[in-house]
Amino acid sequence: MSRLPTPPVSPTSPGFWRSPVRGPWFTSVLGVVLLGGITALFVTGLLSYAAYNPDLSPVNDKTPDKGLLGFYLFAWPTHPYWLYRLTQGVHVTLGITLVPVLLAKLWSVVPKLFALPPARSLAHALERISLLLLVGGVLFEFVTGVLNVQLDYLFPGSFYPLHFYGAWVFFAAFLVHVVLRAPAAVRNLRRMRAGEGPEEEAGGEPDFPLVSPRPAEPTVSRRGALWFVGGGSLLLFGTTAGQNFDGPLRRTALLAPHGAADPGGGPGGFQINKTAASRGISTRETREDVWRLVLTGPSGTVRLSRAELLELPLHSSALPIACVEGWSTGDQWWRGVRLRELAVLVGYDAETAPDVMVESLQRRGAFRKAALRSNQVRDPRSLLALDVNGEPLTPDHGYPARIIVPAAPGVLNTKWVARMTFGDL
Ligand SMILES: Nc1nc2c(c(=O)[nH]1)N[C@H]1C(S)=C(S)[C@@H](COP(=O)(O)O)O[C@H]1N2
Ligand SMILES: [Mo]
Repeated sequence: MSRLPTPPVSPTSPGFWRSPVRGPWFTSVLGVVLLGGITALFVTGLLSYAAYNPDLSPVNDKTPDKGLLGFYLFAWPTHPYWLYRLTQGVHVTLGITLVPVLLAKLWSVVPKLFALPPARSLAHALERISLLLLVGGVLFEFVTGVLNVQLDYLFPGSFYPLHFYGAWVFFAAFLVHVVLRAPAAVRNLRRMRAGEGPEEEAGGEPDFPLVSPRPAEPTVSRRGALWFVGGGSLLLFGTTAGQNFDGPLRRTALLAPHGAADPGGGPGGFQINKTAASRGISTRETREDVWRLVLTGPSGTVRLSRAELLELPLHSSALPIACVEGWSTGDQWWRGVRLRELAVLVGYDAETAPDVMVESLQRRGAFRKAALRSNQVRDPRSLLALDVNGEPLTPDHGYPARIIVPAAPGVLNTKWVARMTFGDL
């Protein structure tokens, strides 16, 4: 292969970047995939955030001051009962699957980050600033998301605001980027389909083309590179998606944080997030003769032992556990006392039962308290569960009693419940 007389060495020069794979076609295909994928990530992310009822109580969310960004929040419904299982399962699985596409896209446009001069006009300057926020924002969102899933609440209490604000910064930049770039990307793909070559400037500034002016010998075709990216995505999908299904499929979830952990067999043989031991719950405080559920409402305070709870009318609901980490269980059979009937014991009508603050025996750490909204309390499927799958709860699943609410994120299903305070929060 012939060498140019003076090979450029600076990354700010187009000739520095020599992969023959780079070009408008490669960038456009990846861009269109990300356009759809990231929009779905954004929507499912906002929904999953709403699922916490973050505006209900500061206990549910450490950012009560979302200001305008909370404009869309609404009372999270209890129908369909698998709603959060779907939104969060899609959010996490799709996010992980898109990692190779994102990396390939960033790689494909990396020369443009070095282009000089930094700005040729005001419009160009705005575009480049939005690009910086776009790249920074997307990396931030993927890194915080994956770390939260894999490293088990690396940022206790602060993941939600970080990921939430990061999403808005990113999305604002994403919108600017799409408005500026989508027409060219679509035009390019149309030209390709019509068998014409891509219009070069569609993928970048004419003075800094994506196509290398002195390409190196190809080692893989553009199509081959795309298959490689797609294969990576497929591999990630195949080792993640299984965490949302029971049976042998769950064992395929090699990347899932809890997918491989063995919760044992029997009625309590489904996924465990935090064990009783890890939360400092000892059998001394859960013993029949020690543990009491303390209910408070306008008519005063009621204390009930587990035996007394078992004498109240008991109901069953088949409901899954779905965690923010992206795993979920199939439906489990829970049996216990309806939350709205507990409200009746302290002075409310079942049909007009209010919000409730639930506190567990746990003294430290996240998720030892959670607030439930009145629509969740009133749903007849919402239980203070005492049994699961025909047996008393196991210590790790929340013995002596735990909350289970349809469509709610796992974190609202407080385990080892000690106290419930009814009333508008
Ligand atoms: N007291 C208490 N309850 C808790 C938690 C916790 O850490 N402490 N973890 C929550 C989370 S994040 C999830 S996903 C579910 C998991 O329930 P499981 O372990 O029975 O599957 O419990 C929830 N209840
Ligand atoms: Mo969770």
